Amino acid sequence: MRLHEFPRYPLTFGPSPIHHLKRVSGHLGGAQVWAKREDVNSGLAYGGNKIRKLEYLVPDILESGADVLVSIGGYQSNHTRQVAAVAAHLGLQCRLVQETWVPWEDPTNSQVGNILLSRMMGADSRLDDAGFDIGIRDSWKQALEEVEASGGRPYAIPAGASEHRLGGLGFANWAFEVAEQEKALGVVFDTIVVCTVTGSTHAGMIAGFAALEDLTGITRRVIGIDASATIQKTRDQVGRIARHTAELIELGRELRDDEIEVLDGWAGELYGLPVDSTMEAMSLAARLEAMITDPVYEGKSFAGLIDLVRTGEISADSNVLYAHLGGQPALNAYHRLWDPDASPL
Ligand code: 5PA
Repeated sequence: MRLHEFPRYPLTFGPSPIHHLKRVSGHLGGAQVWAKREDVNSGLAYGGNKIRKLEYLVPDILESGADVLVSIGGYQSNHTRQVAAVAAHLGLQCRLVQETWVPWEDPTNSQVGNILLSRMMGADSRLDDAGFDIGIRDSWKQALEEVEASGGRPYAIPAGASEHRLGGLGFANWAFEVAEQEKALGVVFDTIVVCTVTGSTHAGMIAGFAALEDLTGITRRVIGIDASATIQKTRDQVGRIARHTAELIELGRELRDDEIEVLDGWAGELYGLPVDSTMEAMSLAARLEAMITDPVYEGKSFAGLIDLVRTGEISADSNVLYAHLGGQPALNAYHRLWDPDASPL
């Protein structure tokens, strides 16, 4: 099936806005930097990248007759918050496994931000002490069994909706949306920068832009900035999902190795903990553009973008598109990063 033939259940406002980050571009003194804003893409609980992926899962969910969405993430998972939002929107129940992905000992970590919103929306959100891993987990399988044992009909959505058959389609479509917006803006984005962890956001873009390249002849660099700090797993997962998605949308050729580019250097030692470059990037985006980013994902990918522009790795004559994937609610659990009176952890 071609991409436009896959059923898509609308959960977004429409195309997400693209705007020029003029002050950041001026400050960096190189490429022109633009942002496409998935953090304001939907009215469902602040939106974010998972909403776009879920648009392609909902028809399958509805057809399955399931009544409980089951998913997994860290305490401050944006993904599980968006699954909870979609469940509320569809009138379904939601069971969430919230694992201890980040050694961030602040007591608010399991109380505010994303987890608070999921609870407000009626999700049954349960804490689990397993650590970070982007793979398929036992705790999640167990949650599925529990839902079944109690008479529910579960629908399984893996971490980040990535290892789902349809998980890459939302961002394959994003590529075509960008191409439409380029016509209206009169700009061509030769470079895309995106945060990558469970992989299907970046992978979907790779498949989508490959299809677009075959139609238009325009070659672009789609750079994934790793924020998992387990680079090999993320790289493998991005490659696998990109190839699977390319096949699903009948790309008609193998993806080239140079189309799959996941860079490390900005994740720090551990998933979920900011490093100096993250803090600098978050401050820069906030102070120059009032563009709010989080310390887990977008602060890290924006740090990557800053360095790639500063060093000229993305050249001065480029138009680079930063995919802002959301994630701000988690900031509440990281209040001490900006609290001059906070005691160190
Ligand atoms: C997430 C993911 P992928 O997982 O598709 O690679 O996306 C990375 C990403 N930015 C980037 C934000 C704001 C994100 O939330 N979040 C996960 C979550 O549980 O929230 C799946 C890890």
